[in-house]
Amino acid sequence: MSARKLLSLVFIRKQQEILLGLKKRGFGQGKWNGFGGKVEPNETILQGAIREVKEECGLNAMDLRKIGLLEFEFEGDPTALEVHVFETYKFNGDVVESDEMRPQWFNLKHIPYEKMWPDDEIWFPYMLRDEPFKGYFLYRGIDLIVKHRLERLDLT
Ligand code: 6OG
Repeated sequence: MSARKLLSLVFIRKQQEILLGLKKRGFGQGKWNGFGGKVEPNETILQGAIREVKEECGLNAMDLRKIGLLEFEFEGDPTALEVHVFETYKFNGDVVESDEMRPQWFNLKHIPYEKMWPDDEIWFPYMLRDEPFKGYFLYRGIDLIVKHRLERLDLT
């Protein structure tokens, strides 16, 4: 039997910058990523995404736009991750460090790929070109991608 976990992943944007958080504990510790996490049974994916942004970096995110869908599998682990990726340029509040994340704005020319999940370098270019995408990644451990597929999605 295989199981699926539903997660959100949100990127807060300015024209030339992106807000990333350094994960301080748990899954992905030590890596920069967007904000997000498991969708709770009593909420929609969008509600979960907004809640996680608030919890992890203090911002109120508005007008989230769905930009991608990522599926991750890890060799030897029957649980697949289904990650729904969103972005927004609209938010208010102050950026606050949380127990889980240390947020920081990065210029788009200086995205710290060497300290991020290795899949990010593969699909970020789609996001940065404003092209909706769908990807599948099979990991061996947490640093090696042994198989992947990535395609542009037409959300018309
Ligand atoms: P919690 O387990 O902390 O949520 N996530 C990934 N993000 C990227 N870029 N690559 C991966 O490759 C990922 N696996 C998981 C989804 C974990 C957060 O990390 C994202 C969630 O936003 C394997 O609740």
